[in-house]
Amino acid sequence: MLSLSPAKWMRIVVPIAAALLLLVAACGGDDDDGGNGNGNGDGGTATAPADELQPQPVVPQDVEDEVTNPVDGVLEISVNDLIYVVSNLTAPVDETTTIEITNVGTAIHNFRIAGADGEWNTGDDSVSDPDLILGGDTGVVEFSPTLTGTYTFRCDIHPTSEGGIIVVG
Ligand SMILES: [Cu+2]
Repeated sequence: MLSLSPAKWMRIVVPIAAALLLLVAACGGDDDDGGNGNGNGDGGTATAPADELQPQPVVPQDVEDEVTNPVDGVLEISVNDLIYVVSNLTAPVDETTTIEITNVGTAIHNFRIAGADGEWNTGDDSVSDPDLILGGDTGVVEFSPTLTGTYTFRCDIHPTSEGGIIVVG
């Protein structure tokens, strides 16, 4: 019934094969882009709740050796221009820890925890209220982790210079 000459056959098969190759190449490229542009690309998509802590973003500043534990459920920390004065925190799992961030600098700062999915700007992030903390002001985060592990936090305004860790156990 369907009989094609070799020439016609090639005219059909070759473009399809070429298109498939392009598709594969494009998919590979997308993966690379996804890694670079996490904040924007993944921001709008709802991700399934993680059942284990996902790899966390790299901490953008040196984390101090001294560990700061909550006192009566409260972590009091401060942020200066352009560093978190306290950057090595702990918090208990399955409890709410109140993190109070006082801006002792003059620039605007904030505080964001990447959350269990290990991605910035997704629904499971914990962000300071107010989101923007003016010099001299204090912002508050209620952090209620349900998974143990080490979380990364940062300042969204200075994401390459201010950050730290919260070890949840
Ligand atoms: Cu900042």
